[in-house]
Amino acid sequence: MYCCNQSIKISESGAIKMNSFSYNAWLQHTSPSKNLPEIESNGYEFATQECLNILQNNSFPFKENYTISLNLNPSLPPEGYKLTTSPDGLNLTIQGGDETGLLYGVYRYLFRLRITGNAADINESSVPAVSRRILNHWDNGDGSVERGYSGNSLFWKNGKLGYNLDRLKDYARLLASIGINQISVNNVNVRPTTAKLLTDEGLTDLVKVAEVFRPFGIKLIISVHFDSPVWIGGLKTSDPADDKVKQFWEEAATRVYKQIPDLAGFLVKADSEFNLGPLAFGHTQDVGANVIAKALQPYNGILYWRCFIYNCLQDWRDTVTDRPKAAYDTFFPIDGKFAPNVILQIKHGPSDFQVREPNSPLLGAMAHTRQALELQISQEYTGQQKDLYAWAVQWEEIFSHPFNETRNTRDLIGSEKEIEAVVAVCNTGDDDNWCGHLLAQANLFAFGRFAWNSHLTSKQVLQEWSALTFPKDTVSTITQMLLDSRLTYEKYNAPLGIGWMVCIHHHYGPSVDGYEYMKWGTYHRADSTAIGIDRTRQGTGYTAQYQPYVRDLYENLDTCPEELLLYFHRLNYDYTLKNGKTLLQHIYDTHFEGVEEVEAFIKIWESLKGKIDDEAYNHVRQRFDMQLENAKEWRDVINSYFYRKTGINDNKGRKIYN
Ligand code: GCW
Repeated sequence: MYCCNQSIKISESGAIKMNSFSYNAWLQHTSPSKNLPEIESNGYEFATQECLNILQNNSFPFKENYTISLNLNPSLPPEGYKLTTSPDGLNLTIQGGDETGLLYGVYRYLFRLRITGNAADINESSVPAVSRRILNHWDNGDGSVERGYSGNSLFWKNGKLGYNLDRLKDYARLLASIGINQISVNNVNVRPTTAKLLTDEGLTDLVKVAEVFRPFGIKLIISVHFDSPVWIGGLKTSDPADDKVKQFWEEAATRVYKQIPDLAGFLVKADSEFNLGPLAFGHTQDVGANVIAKALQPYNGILYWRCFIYNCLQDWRDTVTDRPKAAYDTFFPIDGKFAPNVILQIKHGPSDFQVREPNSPLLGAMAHTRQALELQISQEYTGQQKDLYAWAVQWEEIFSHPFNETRNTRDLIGSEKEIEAVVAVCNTGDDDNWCGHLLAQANLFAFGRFAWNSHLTSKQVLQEWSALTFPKDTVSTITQMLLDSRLTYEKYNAPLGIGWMVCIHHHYGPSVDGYEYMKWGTYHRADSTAIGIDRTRQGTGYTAQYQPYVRDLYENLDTCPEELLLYFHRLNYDYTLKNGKTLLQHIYDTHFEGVEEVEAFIKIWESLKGKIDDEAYNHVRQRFDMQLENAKEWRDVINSYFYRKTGINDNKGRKIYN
């Protein structure tokens, strides 16, 4: 029996506004509880403590004599939970298949209480679709975050792991509450400082981070550099065929697992964007991956090996090389050659987290290789947490994307299926509200929910998030705005799947030809009559990488989804779309509409003034000003660009700058 009369623990810290509305995110503290139920605990003490803390921070209308029982139930699957209310509504049992499952049950119980307010009607059981639900932090040793738009790293400072312990615990709680169970704490672009994580010096600090996350059921992953044998091992080569290199990795794994026995594994970005890899020594990817994977095997460690490999030194005059083909061309021929503990981590699209792209043809294509789907929560190309962008909508589309005539990507995801892990590049940092834009918290939340269950809809997930975060009378308005936000952003961005018309390097705002003559393989090839790349079998042949059903869908102009037309086809500006508009008029119209929709968001948001936390209201209101400026810039730059190329007027006579 647990007696619950402890006081609320509020974390303390200098400048950070801990325990504010924005900080508490979807784990809001409403008002301190006056009538705490009794908790009977026969399981995981930490879960009981979490339950207690949560109940203390929220005033729920429990009936008199209401009790909560927490139990471990090994007949439930690992990480699974079950919530059962007794017929008289006076007892709630939370069961977990293991300790983490029990903890998840506690958080889910809180979610249900917060959303429905009715403790007497909670019955639910759930099991995650995949056992690996992972966040990758692209955090650098100096505290900066690559593609981070939420302040500095939560983990790193001045070349070392350095963090606010209370804050890190609150972070772990947020992540556990949405089912995240693995995180990498350093950028995949490993630099000499973060490479030191494999040394005794680096591990001393990492052990402490692992201790914070462990009770929350979250394991750490270390991003390692392929050239570590040279960087920190003092060797002359990192050639995986070299015995000393093999020995280096074995010793590194032994050292790490001695300190952190439950480490999930290593993550590697090799042969990609100037990071060394096996190619440099004349080997295929499996040869490089297997030497590290074998070193991890005795400790049940996983090697996550990224597939983001392409020629980043392409000549724009070369129209044969086609970047989207690269990952499949590199990995498909070596299907089955990877060690059993290698999981290939595949970006959802063949380009790079653009606002619109097809799914990678590599997903589900390798029958004998373990695979993870990689998403990006950080809004690198999608508004950088200044513009509103609900990834959930795009992720739902990705899951619904056909794999062949009978299955879609969602059907591939699951522990026993082709895709057994779901990973995302995280959007958090040390800003008070964690995510830069308060409403970008919805993206972190949605990732966790979808990694748990990709059968949810974006509407369900966003509604749940809004209901947990905001007052009841604002939920439907905020949910709808989020649901609309992806299409609005797309409207003022690059048209019809062509992508990349973005300012180079930092990736915010328009620069139509910014990447056009560069080496990154990202071209739209617009001239005065046409735009787009022919990626059919008559063109670069990229479509042939898909299953025949999907290949045919994309090859045929009648069946190719219109929003992806320019990804697969080169078309004249007077090509007629299904709605009867020319391609050019579509570009003009969508770019005017995009700005109008942002203006409408502002009005909608203003209608919520006084209904939500003032500080949060003002913060989002300011973000909308930035978004509006950005949307106008995109509209005018894109419209002028195509007007100048074609000399064709907007048929509605709106202002286009010459
Ligand atoms: O999208 C690109 C980013 C790089 C990133 C790379 C990757 C970590 O612009 O900043 O590097 O993808 O995914 O490795």
